[in-house]
Amino acid sequence: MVHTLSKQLFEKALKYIPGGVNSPVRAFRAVGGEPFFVNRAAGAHVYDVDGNEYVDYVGTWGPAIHGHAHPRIIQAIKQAADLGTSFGIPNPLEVDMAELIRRLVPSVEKVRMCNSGTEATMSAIRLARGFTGKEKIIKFEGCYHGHADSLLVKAGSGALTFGTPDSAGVPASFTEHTLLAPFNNLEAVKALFEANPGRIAGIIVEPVPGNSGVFAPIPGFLEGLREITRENDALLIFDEVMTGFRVSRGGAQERFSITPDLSCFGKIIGGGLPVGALGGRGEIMDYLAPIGPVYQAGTLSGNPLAMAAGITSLKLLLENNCYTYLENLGEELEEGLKMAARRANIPITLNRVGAMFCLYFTDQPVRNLDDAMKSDRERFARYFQGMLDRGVFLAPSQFEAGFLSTAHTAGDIEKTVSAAAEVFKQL
Ligand code: KE4
Repeated sequence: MVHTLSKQLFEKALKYIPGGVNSPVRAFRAVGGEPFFVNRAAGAHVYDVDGNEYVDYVGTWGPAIHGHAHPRIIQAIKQAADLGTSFGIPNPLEVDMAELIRRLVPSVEKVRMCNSGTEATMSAIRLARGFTGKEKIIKFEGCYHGHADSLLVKAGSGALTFGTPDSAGVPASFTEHTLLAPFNNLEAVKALFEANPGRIAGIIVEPVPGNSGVFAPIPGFLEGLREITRENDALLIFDEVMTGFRVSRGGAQERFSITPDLSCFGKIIGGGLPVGALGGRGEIMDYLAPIGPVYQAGTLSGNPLAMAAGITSLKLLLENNCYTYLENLGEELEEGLKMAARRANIPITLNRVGAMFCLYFTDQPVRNLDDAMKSDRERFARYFQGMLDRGVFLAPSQFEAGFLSTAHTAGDIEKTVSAAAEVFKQL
């Protein structure tokens, strides 16, 4: 593939933008080579400035569950834009969005819009501390909840990709109240509550971690977190920025029948525009300013364009039962890749929950960060590049998730599986 124009753009980008990117995971640092530049996306495909076409499994990191440039979403944004881009005073779409989220996620009695997943989780832990009057927060190794200081501890996603699960610039005092446990390990969580009696405000968890690759909660794990938090007057916070409206219409909490106290959303509810949200029990949410003592704010929160895009994205999920389609497509992809790896005698573990998945180069199960770290990342990098050369764009890091959309077709899956069959032979 020719990447002449992308190379020129990247050279220029490096002069003005740290690492040439506006978010580290886009830099291809974990897989080698340089990022290509996309100037058009449609359906399940993205097109780079040199005219190359790719089947896209990054899906702009989760929002594109309907594929790119869905005509209804584009139309909604255009209509909203004609009326103005931001008002700084309540607009009717904010009420429609809140009503829609409430309808889709019964645990959300009230919701506050913000502008990113980071803002949502940062606000959720502040709210948990304000509501409970306690300081400590438990998070899980390899889970990524955005880049708020106190959550950049053993974080996943880009923080993990560069082997720096913690970040420079975060004073130890900012993370002293962040407690860590391995995902899928209830005993470790119980031990933290025993060691910190009466001091833990809550647990924040990706119910299906998608930032160390993808691994699923083992039976009883999420139920155990719900029980432990209830027993200890702590809050259970589901970070559904990635899983929300993806692993089922009501998110992971619907798929696994767990009722958290607070939930964080992003990605899909913005239809590709910058949005985040936190929601949950009304008595907790009412602790937020202006009626409660916990401050939380945002100039562009509830922005009419983002609301229009997000409302349309959610309404499309209501109109057609896309989850059956996504499940079937996911199964086809999973079985095809496993078959291709078997034929090439390449050991892989492929974890998938609905329309999010990750392929690890290991013959062992992957159930937490430690397991994920044992996979062969060199091999993953070669696999990534081989697939890219064949027009298949996977997440440029072993520690990210792949995403399917309703725009992916059986043809896309066939192309992906046959590309993998060739690449596996060269690994
Ligand atoms: P943002 O601040 O990037 O909107 O959301 C942070 C966040 C919070 N919680 C979960 C579960 C998330 O997955 C994310 C962001 N996901 C990454 C992809 N692994 C965003 C990609 C990027 O950082 O560029």
